[in-house]
Amino acid sequence: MNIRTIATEPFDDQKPGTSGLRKPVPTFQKPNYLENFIQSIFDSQENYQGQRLVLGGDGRYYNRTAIQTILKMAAANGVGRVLVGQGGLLSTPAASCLIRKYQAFGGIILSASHNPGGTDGDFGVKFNIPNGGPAPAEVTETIFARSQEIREYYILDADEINLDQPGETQIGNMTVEVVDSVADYADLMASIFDFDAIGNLLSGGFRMVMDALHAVTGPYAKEILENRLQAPNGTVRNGEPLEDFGGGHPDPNLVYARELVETMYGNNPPAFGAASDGDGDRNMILGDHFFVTPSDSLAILAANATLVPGYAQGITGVARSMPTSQAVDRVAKQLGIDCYETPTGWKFFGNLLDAGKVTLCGEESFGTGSNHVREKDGLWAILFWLNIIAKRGQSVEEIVKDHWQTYGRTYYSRHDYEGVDKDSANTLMENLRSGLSNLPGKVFHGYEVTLADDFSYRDPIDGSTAEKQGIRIVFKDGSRLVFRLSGTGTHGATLRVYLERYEPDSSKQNQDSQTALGDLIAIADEIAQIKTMTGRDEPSVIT
Ligand code: G16
Repeated sequence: MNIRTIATEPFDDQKPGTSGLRKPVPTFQKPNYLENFIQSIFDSQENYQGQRLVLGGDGRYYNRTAIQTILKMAAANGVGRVLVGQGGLLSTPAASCLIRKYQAFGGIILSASHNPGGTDGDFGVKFNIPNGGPAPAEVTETIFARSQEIREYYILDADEINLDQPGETQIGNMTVEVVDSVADYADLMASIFDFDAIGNLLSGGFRMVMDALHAVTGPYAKEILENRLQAPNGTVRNGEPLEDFGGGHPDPNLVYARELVETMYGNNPPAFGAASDGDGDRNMILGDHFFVTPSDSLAILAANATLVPGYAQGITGVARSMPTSQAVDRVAKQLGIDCYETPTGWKFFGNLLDAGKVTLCGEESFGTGSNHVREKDGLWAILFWLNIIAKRGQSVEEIVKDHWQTYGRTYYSRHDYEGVDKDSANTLMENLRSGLSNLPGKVFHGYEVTLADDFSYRDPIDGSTAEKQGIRIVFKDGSRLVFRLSGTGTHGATLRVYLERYEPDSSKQNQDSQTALGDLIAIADEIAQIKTMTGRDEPSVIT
């Protein structure tokens, strides 16, 4: 066994963003770039020698190469056993499931999530902690600090591991166990949902389509929907994971999941359409000519949770990220449970879930999840919807409209300005920030500002704080505008503008949301000078 010590120099751009370190593939291919970051992860951990690590990724280009390197580095750093997904594949929620089930000290998940892949696409590395969730800020800061002073890394001289054959191999003192990527996760889903009811629905003529966008969810969806739940073959579309996602953008929204949207808005569509993203943690839910906003989806899951066996006893509380609409707050109020508002990023839910304060959580960014793992979970959300449909015997549209009748409708939309100039985006945010104190009391298009701040959060469990988490402008009727810069992009800056208006009157709940939000859209431009500052006439993506 020969462990080599390789001299290296720090890279100054290894600060993890909203969800791990994301960079274009050529950046990760620079000599020592991946190795430095991985060594920094090991260096920032304590007492992991001899312990288990979970390793896998979303199958994008560079996944297999990176896995081989990480295995040799894990062996050189004293890891006892690595559970690696067959073919190098593990969805993010499946990795979380394995970390928890097999008590690993952590997991390394290789994904740039919804960002495009391929030789010129993006790649990413995420580190998850023993609870199965994304590393919190204090951990990512330690990793980053280490990456700024790193001088050497350790790697074992070893042959490549066959990732396609389940079973165990020894490299140095470490065991590599290639595990079925799907089985444990599928078992977990079967333990939560009413598979009999969903199976009867899917084998009984109910038509659905699940678009895996050639990303990691394909094998999971095929096993669960087509094998275990007996949906007809072909229910899962684009189910084969490809290194470049077939040239597509594995982001389940109305723009990038175009094929699915065309099906669901075409002639004689299926009753239910769903999609997931690159690493399987996001979801989009569609009915026949009907789109469910992620914020509404969270509220509806919370309101219907007791229809699902895993939540039949009720939910303890809910949490949403700040820019997510307040629809779920209204459900929480009616249920008499707590609702927490956290900054954007799944890592902020971990402590609340661990402490049993919340059962369900979600984000406007097409993410919903629960205490079953510590990541958002695309297929879980899809199964949750199928469970509700099977029990209520209603269409997606009927379920959503019933919900609006009971709780009121929260018109909601997110406008993304992608790839804008970084300096202009920062100036826009700075201008907004400096003008905040002048806003309260001002009236725009009949909307009076009651609060204007830069959101900050104090974690109720460990007291940690997070500042500057997005500009919030709240109006007298509860309508809101939120501005923040994306923490997951890799080219220029992406400005996100979140718009929300509450409509309790059921006779006014059937407007198109862009029309219903028209005044707020105009106000957003007036206050933030979006067109002038970005040079764009309109957003690149509207969801
Ligand atoms: C990641 C995080 C999410 C977050 C999203 C938004 O999603 O895991 O918690 O809501 O980014 O990111 P941005 O900063 O771009 O608005 P994913 O699916 O990319 O891992």
